[in-house]
Amino acid sequence: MDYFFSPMACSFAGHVIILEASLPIKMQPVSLLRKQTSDGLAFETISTKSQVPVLRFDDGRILTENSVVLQVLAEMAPEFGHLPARSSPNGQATLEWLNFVASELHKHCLYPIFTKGVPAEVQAWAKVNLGTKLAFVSKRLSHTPYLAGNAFSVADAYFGWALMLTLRGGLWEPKGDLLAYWGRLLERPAFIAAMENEEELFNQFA
Ligand SMILES: N[C@@H](CCC(=O)N[C@@H](CS)C(=O)NCC(=O)O)C(=O)O
Repeated sequence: MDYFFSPMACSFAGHVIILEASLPIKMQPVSLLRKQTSDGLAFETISTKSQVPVLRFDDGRILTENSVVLQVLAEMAPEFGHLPARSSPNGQATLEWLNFVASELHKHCLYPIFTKGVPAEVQAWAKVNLGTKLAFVSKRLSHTPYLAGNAFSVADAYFGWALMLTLRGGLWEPKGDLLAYWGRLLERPAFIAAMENEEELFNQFA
């Protein structure tokens, strides 16, 4: 099985889950600028969407869409509790947060801010919106250590990526409950290992 990811892109979340659960998956870096895999293949030949993440199964089938890929990765090692049972309140909250990060934070805020060619007014609007959304998450994190309760889940891996990007871009001044949460993420060896590995690959594969 292969996992196609690009350094510091949203595929970071799956990288964390793969490391944390020691999943036997081959990591395949992709340059999104060149749209090329590390073997020099056109990324389009792997996935016509040309977006990360892509999970490729041993039979050649591929799966895309971060929120879904994360759930599938979590189900490969359920003992880690990265995705509580969907029928449980924590499981439902995990899905709710996954969707929030994908739609409200990733595509609504981060995508316009970090995509070249987006009009300045749209970027300014996205930055204001980002501040509002982060303030909302911070308030929720004053009740629980992680998004969906007391345990780290796939939603935290995805939101952790959003926070990392926001920090790298100087778009968030770390403080309060969100800063405490960020500190909890940094206590996770897999989170740190994924960050260090992707920083190292960044210049070659951005
Ligand atoms: N709907 C996709 C979007 C994934 C996505 O936007 N990936 C970005 C990196 S964070 C990407 O591949 N960008 C390159 C592009 O859109 O051409 C998902 O949720 O997985």
